[in-house]
Amino acid sequence: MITVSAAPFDYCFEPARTALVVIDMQRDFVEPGGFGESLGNDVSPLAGIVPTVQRLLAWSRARGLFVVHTREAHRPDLSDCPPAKRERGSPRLRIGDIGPMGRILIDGEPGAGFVPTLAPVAGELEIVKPGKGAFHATALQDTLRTRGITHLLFAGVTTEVCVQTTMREANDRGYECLLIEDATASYFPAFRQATLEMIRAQGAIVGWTAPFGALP
Ligand code: TIU
Repeated sequence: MITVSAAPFDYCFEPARTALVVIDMQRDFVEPGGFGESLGNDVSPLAGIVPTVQRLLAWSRARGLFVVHTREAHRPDLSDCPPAKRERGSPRLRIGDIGPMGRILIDGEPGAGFVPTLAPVAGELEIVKPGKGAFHATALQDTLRTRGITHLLFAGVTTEVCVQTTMREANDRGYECLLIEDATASYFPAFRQATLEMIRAQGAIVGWTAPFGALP
């Protein structure tokens, strides 16, 4: 059993029943020219967490945690992209349009691929998801259930969108969730901070948070 000095109180987990879930560390969000920038965002805050996510991956692999990597991406024919998602707002480029890293948020295009230093290794699960939450329209829950996973550590981007949505989905499904504070980022630092606070408020209403350095 591993105990982490977390907020709002200690978080305890057995490595054999715990998965690390790295959310959407893909070029479309982290690098210029992708989906994140097409929405009008400055993407630079996201690149800053890559070294910490690398260290968290190494820590988790060394302790035998099951590792899950998600990507937000759609089929080339957009059949899994609700028109409401594609048509909302007035982005410079919409999902499926051609940008500097290929078609925006389309599976198989360079932009939809992982940041190279964070790519999965053999034995790790890759989930391609059409939504913000990783449980929506994916095999994630079945896979975790088959493996007897009860606890989830979270990292990735963006804190208040895909990370928080997935943590809330997981919490409602009965998982004990810990978000690694310096392994998650947002285009809006204030939203990241607010998300950390709302997750752990009210006696860990959604889950726990702790910096990477709190992992023993
Ligand atoms: N726009 C934004 O903040 N995020 C997303 O669209 N997807 C994820 O968070 N991965």
